[in-house]
Amino acid sequence: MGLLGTIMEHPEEVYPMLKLKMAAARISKQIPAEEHWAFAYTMLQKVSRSFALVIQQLGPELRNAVCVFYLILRALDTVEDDTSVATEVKVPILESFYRHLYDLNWSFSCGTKDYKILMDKFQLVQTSFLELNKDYQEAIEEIARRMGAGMAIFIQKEVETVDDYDEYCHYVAGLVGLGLSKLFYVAGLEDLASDSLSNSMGLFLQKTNIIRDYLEDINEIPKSRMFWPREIWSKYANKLEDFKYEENFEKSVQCLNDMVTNALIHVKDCLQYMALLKDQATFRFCAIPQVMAIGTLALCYNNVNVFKGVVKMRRGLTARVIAETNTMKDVYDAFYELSASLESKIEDKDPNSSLTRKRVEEIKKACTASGSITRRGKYLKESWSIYNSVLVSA
Ligand code: IN0
Repeated sequence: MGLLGTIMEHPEEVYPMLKLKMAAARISKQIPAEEHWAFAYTMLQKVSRSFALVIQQLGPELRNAVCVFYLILRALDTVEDDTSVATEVKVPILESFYRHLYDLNWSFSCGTKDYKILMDKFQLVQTSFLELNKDYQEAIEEIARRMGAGMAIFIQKEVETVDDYDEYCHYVAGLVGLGLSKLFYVAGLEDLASDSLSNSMGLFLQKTNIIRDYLEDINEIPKSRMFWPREIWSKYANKLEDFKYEENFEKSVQCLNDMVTNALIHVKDCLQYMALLKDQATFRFCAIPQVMAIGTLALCYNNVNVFKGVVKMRRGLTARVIAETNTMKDVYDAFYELSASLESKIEDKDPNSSLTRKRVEEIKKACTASGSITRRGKYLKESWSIYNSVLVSA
C-alpha cells in the first residue's frame, strides 16, 4: 500500500510511518567514520531495515556488540543457505567458523547480493569483532561454535520429528537468545536470564519465520530446503510439496494451523522473559520482534495465502508496533488482542481446533493475570484488522 492508500484507509498508521521514515533517515546519516564500523552499520541497514533501527536505539557499547553478533550470525547463515556449495566443503567451514573470527586472513566467498558483499568483506566485521571487550568476544565465539556445529548436523539430516524441529530451531535461533542474554548481562544492563527462557524467545521467532516462508523455501533454487517436521506434515500429505497445489489447500491449511498451534507453546516463556527485563532499550529490542511474530502468526492462521505468496504485516502496522511497544503493558495488550484475533478465525471443523483454543486461552490468561490490561479492544479496532495484509506474490 502506498502512502496515499495508507492516508485513506489507515490514517492512524500515517504518523508512525512518517516517524519511522524520519528515524531511518537520521540513522543513515549517523554512520561511524572508521571504515570497519561504517561497513558494519551499513550492512546491518541493508540486510535488516527495521531491526537495524531498533539496534541503533541501544546504548553504544551493547549496540556495537549486537551489530557484530548479528552480522557474524548472518555470515554463518549465508554459508548454511548457499545450496551451490557442496556438503563436503560446507560442513568443515560451519564447524570451524568460530575459530576464523580471529584470523584476518580468512575468507570464504559465497551467497548472493548483499550477502556476497558481507562474505567478501568479512574482514571488516572481524576487525570490529576484535575491538569488542573480551567478554563480548567470548560470548559471541561460543554461540558461533555451537551454532556452526548444529547447522553442520542438519545439513546432513532432515527435520523428521517435532524434537528435531525444536533442536534445529535451538541451533539457529535459540542459541541467539542465549547469546543475547549473555551480552545484556556482560553490558551490566540485565540479570542473566535462564537458558530455557532465552531459548524460547528464539524458537518463537524462528518457528514463525518457518511457517510464513513455506512457499519461498519450497521454491528455493536449485534445491528446496524444508524445515516443517515430517511428524506434523505427514498427517496431511504424502509430500511436503503437495501443499502448494490448489487441489490440496484444505489439507494445507489444516497443516498450517497445526504448525501455528505448535509455535504458540513458546509464548508463555517469551512473556516471562520480557517481564524480567529492566532496561528500556533492551526491552524494546526484544519485544518488537516478538509482537511482530504473534501478529504474523495471527495473520497466517487459517490463511490459504501462505501457500500462494508471502504473507506479511502491512508496513504501517509494523511502524505502529515499533512506535507503540514501550512497556510490558503494551506487550500484554498486543499479545492479548492478536491472539484473540487468531482465536476468532478458529473453525470447529479444524482437526486441532480444541488444542489451538486451549493454547490461545492460556496466552490470554497470562496476559490478564498481569493485571495491567486496561485498553482492551485497541487492537481489535478495524484499524488493526490483520485481514488487510499485504500478499506479495512469490
Ligand atoms: C535476532 C532476533 C532477536 C531480537 C531480539 C531478541 C531476541 C531474543 C532471542 C532470539 C532472537 C532475538 O530478531 C530478529 C528480527 C529480525 O531480524 N527481523 C527482520 C524481519 C524479518 O522478517 O526477517 C527485520 O528485517 O527486521 C531475527 O529475526 N533474528 C535475529 C538474529 C540475530 C539477532 Cl542478534 C537477533 C533471526 C532469528 C533466526 C529469529 C534468531
